[in-house]
Amino acid sequence: MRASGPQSASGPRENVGSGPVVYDPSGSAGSLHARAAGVLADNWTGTSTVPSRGLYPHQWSWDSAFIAIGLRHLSPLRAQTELETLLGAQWADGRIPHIVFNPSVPLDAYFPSPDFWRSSAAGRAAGAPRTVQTSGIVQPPVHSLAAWLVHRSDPGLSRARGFLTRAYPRLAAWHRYLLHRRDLGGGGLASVVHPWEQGMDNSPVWDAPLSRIAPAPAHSFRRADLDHGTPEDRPTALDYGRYVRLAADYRDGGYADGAGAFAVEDPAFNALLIASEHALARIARELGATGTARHARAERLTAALMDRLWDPAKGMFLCRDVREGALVPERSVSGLVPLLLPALPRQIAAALVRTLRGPHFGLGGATRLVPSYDLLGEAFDRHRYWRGPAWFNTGWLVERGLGAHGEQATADALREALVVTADTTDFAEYVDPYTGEGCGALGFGWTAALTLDLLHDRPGHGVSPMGIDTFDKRDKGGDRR
Ligand code: 9WN
Repeated sequence: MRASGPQSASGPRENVGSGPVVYDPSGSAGSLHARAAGVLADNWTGTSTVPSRGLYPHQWSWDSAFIAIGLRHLSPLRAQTELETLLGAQWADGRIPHIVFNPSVPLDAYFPSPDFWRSSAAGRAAGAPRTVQTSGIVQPPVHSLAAWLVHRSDPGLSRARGFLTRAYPRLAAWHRYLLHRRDLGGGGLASVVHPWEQGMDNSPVWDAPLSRIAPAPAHSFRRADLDHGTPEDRPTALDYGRYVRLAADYRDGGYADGAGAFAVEDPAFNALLIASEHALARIARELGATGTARHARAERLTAALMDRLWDPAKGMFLCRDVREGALVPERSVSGLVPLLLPALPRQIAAALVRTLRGPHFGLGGATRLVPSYDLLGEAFDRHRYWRGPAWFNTGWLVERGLGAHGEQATADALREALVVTADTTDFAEYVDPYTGEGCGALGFGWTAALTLDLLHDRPGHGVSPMGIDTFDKRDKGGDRR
């Protein structure tokens, strides 16, 4: 496997989709289910789950949401706790930070560390918490969706603990922050102000908007990721210099929104916000309110997504560079993720499926997984982080989306490939999209969690037209109250 560090991947694998994966609900020793549960147990700190013990030893925001979605099958209580720990670090302005730091981890274990972000001092005006150190940027809003799915896995426990009653105001404030403070383009969509916010750090999509940023000098910081990762798989030094400059400028401006040189509307980030807004409507209803306004808002956001980010010629969604006022002409998996929205017009969903199967993403042809970037793109690199490799969280989102639009055979084949690849790579962080060779960290949190979710899902179930049923097939017949 290519991955380096204490837990790394071994030599090339050609066995993606090579054999049936048997769902073993007993979780007997050695089964895939039991090994996935073992990864989540190893990565559990007592209050949350680290993505990777070596490379990422703190709590990450969207990782935790995906992890909670898998954990609910093992322990609804741990899944609730995972989300509650994250929500406990929310800032008064509503933002959920992308990292919640574990104070017992040495400062040099991960960069940028708490002394870089200085959240409680630099974030004071934005209402950063005093008692816990966090980063000051955000990650994609998967949390309301996760909270609803976690609730559904054990409604009795959830109600007894007041899980949704406590989570709802925080989730509502989080969406409010994104919809108001982050509507930097003025068209209704949320913008990200740093590539780390969108979660696909070094995607070629960022190359043009990042090229305007003067990199911080290399001697002004020390990367910790290179202690664990193969350098040619990780973002370049130039990219890192720019990440650091952007984050430092944001910090030095007191984490106020609106002034930064980097602002991008991203399709996956906004599609997840839409799915989460539908989930929040369900949560409101469960708590005795009506969800009507939230469903309506989600529909308005869906219209804005199509209006601002759809590219009919490319047959997929693109990012909008808000500072340039133009779409970024690069194809990344982010532009396929909106397939998870069941309310997309039929012709848009059909075009997305064609693009997914076509030469740029090759699903079912050149590859059985979903590459993170255009197979034919000039910047394509099958091993370098988000510039080509296939990731499990985006694969899971696309698999759900295919099912939501009646593409069950393609969804089942992708599901099978994801599960087999998780198995053969020991839950690698990401893989070569052609060979399934594992890269990055092993025993990666969301890979294990989403494998569990796929193992618990039964293929062949239909979905209703509302957003959430894409993710929980039992959650049928959602009305519009
Ligand atoms: C920066 C934790 C995170 C993921 C991101 C992934 C990577 C961090 C890094 O790891 O980003 O947030 O240091 O590269 O790109 O999606 O949430 O797993």
